[in-house]
Amino acid sequence: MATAIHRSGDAGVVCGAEPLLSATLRRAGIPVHRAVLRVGDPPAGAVPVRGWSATASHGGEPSVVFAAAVRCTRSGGSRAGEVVRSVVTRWAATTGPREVLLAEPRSFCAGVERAIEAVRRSLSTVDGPVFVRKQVVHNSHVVHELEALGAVFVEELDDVPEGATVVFSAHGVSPAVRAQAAEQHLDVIDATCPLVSKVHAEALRFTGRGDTVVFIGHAGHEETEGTMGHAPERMRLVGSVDDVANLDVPDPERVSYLSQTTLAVDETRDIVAALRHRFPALRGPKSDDICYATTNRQHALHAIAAEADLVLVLGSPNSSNSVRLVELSRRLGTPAHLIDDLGDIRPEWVADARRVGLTAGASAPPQLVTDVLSALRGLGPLQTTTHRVATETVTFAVPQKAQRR
Ligand code: 0CG
Ligand code: SF4
Repeated sequence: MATAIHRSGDAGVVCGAEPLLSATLRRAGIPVHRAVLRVGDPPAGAVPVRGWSATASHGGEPSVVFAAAVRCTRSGGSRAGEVVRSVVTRWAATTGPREVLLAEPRSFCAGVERAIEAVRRSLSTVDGPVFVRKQVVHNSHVVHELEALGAVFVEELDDVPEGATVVFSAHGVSPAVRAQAAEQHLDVIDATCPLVSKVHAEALRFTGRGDTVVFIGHAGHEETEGTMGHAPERMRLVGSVDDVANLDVPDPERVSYLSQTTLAVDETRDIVAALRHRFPALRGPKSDDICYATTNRQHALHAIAAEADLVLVLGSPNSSNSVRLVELSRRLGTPAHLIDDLGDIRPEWVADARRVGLTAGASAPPQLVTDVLSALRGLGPLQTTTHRVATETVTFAVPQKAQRR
């Protein structure tokens, strides 16, 4: 795939959409080599190639360019050629002017910044390996980047050697995990988000006064496991309004609720209403457990979804708050897709989408948004408008133990 095209003597044109086409080719099983394409007389002995390109001009300048060349060999070259021709044709059909409606706030929250920084600092201050229990935040790019810096990710503390340093993820852990860490004499750096720790404290307080605590959350999510692990015998999990009818509690007069921090605001409100209907004496937290970052990202999506033909949400599939954004957009009537990065974008999604809503979950790095914007710019003139619903000023100090030594 050409990353830029140069004709002898001209300044050349950058192929901004190249990563989109390259990813589509890789998905089709075609190995991709990226290079600047120099157009002119081939040097003597050059390997013959077949090429396909698309160019469209807006305002006299070629604003959309991409080109691919396939090496002509007796074996395989023609199948690759067919795939490349089809991929170039499909992406060529998506070119044209577009507007991106950029939701703000989006991307990293204070808890994620703190957790990533806790691992980074530990890597530079700790002698010996730094283990991280579970994905420190639910994003593949963040995990790979920290792995490349030397962090060792493990699923359970059983995989951490006695006395080593371990970072707990932003999603928090149960007291049982803390006890195991103590037994193994581990040096713990706790990157649990303070807003998750607040829910842990509420779980202890509410169960301590004799209540059964209904926890609204998703089964199997680390935050659910960590929070419910604080009083497993006195807590019940519900994930939907339907679950409320099946609840079995010892005393309906003594019921409280708590929730995961990254749920959908509207769905959680419905579940709380159903709980209150069933348990009129229901008590809850003073302030919402759904955190400011989750709430803001959902409000910002509200501001753009109705205007957009398509919404793209940057985030990994195991990121609860990111998946909630996709579901919310669909509930609001706008098709939406979760993308780990720009390589997941399909030509058929964007072909007829002239107004694209773009946002990112709280664990998705901001650079991914920049990458998507520059790739979309490679498909034609791009106007970007930002829709800000809140300004986030929250910051959390990095755990002291990550800074010491
Ligand atoms: O949204 P969840 O709880 O899955 O977490 P993620 O790591 O994606 O982002 C915020 C945190 C922690
Ligand atoms: Fe903390 Fe909310 Fe970010 Fe989770 S999404 S890490 S609770 S600020």
